[in-house]
Amino acid sequence: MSRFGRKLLSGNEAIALGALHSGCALGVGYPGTPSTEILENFSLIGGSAEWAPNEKVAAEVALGAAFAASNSLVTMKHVGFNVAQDLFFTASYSGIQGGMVAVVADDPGMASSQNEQDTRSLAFIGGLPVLEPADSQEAYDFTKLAFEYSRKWGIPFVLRTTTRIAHSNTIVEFPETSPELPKAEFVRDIPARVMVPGHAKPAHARLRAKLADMQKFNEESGPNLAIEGKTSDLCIISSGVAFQHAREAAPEAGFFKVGFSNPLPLAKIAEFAKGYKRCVAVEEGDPYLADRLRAAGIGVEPRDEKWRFGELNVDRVRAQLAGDLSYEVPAVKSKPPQLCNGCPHVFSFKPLVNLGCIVAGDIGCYTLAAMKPISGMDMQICMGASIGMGLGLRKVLPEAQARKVVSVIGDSTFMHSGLTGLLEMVYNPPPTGHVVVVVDNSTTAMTGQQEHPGTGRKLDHSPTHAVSIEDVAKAIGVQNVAVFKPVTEGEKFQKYLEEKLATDELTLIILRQPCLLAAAEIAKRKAAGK
Ligand SMILES: Cc1ncc(C[n+]2csc(CCOP(=O)(O)OP(=O)(O)O)c2C)c(N)n1
Ligand code: SF4
Repeated sequence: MSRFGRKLLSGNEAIALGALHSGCALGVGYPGTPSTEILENFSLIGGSAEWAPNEKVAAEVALGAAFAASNSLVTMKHVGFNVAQDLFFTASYSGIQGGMVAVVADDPGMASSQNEQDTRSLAFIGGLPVLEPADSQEAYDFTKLAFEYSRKWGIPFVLRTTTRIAHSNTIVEFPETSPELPKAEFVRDIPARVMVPGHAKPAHARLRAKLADMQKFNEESGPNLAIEGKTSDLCIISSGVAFQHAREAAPEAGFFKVGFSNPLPLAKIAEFAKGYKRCVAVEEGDPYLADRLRAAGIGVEPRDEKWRFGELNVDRVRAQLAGDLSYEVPAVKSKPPQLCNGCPHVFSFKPLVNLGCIVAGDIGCYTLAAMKPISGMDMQICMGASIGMGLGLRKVLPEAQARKVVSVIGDSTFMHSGLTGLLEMVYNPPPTGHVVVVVDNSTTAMTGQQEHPGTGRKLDHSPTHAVSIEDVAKAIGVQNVAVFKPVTEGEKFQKYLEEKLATDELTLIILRQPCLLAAAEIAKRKAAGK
């Protein structure tokens, strides 16, 4: 391809540009490291971008656009892909008329996540095709390919990135295209889009046929790369950033770099590998390549469990190739993360600790209150789980302990998946009632101060309707709803909390004070009348 433009871009910026140059009509997502900057950049360079309340809603909106023959982008981190799975596992059956690309960013090593699952394994189970870029150039190129392939086969494509691809800057060359938007139109096709059993059975067969056709295409002309070795001693099958590390660790080896990783070009890899004495799969996360290749009878060495954990680097790959299981990445001296000095969350947790509460917590900056010196949170699993976990505790604990249970959730997390927990609380109230505390700092602080449906602003910070947490709680039947400022009304909050813990009623308390980092921006916008 002739290249005209040239820029130093992160993988996330390159994906945004690739989407724009694919005529993507709509980008939707929910923030999550390391995926967040994709939509922010897409908006900055002129794309239409929105934060949805959560990843499933984002994927639903993107699917609707793709049903109308448009190109749509949906972005999320790996755990967000779990939230959206219900949609994806059937959208792969229904197919689409336009193009839909789901960028899912994995976090091997858990720099900023609660687990290190591998999106390739999940996509494989769901019958979703996957492309895996290995640098920013490929992030750009593969985004465009993903749209092209998605339209060609009428199925959502997953673009799997990892932290190093998302956040590393490398040169990207691109043609100066003026994007042409595919024309939006709706063509009725009830058997293809309404997934009742009678329609879904043939749709499943269609999906498997599409996957077989994609595999054939991938064998013949997929975006993979074969590099002959300088000797026939070793061949490495790899993908994504692991390929870059492996190239540096073993420059003499033969390489098969997989770019289209589901469905795999198994015959092509088998043909390539058979000329080598030894064949090793080098990859971050699950032994996805190793297991698939071994199942296909390709003589890839089994991978030791040690290499499943954390990110790879050149030394770790050298150790894997040498079979050296004693290698440990030298520890980097770093300070454990902590809440900012003066953060309103610090004040929110003091009364809970004073009253000896059992705190079912959630994910956000406030999770850091679980650490010393506050030690104010007793459990945290996934977004939105605090309310349900609190209700479960309340239902089985002896009364004295049950009365100490409080669910604590952030404002963005409440919008993401706390609402359904609140419905459960009203529907199946525990005998001792329950107390939910929403620590509302008017932003999604943990991922870098993004807007959400409660802030009254859209992704680009322009004004929109604000969903009121207190109005929602009252409307669905929560008996007591109160709002306090955690920094200045700590005592009032503690007294109210103590009182409500002693009743059998349902209570929602909002502790509202802006995040220190977001406060200046919020004040600036207010002053400008925005
Ligand atoms: C399913 C899922 N999506 C996204 C994330 C990334 N993430 C972690 S916490 C969080 C929201 C934090 O906002 P909020 O609840 O308002 O708390 P704050 O950080 O502002 O204190 C996000 C988006 C995640 N962990 N899981
Ligand atoms: S970024 Fe905001 S919410 Fe997070 S710790 Fe700092 S002040 Fe608190």
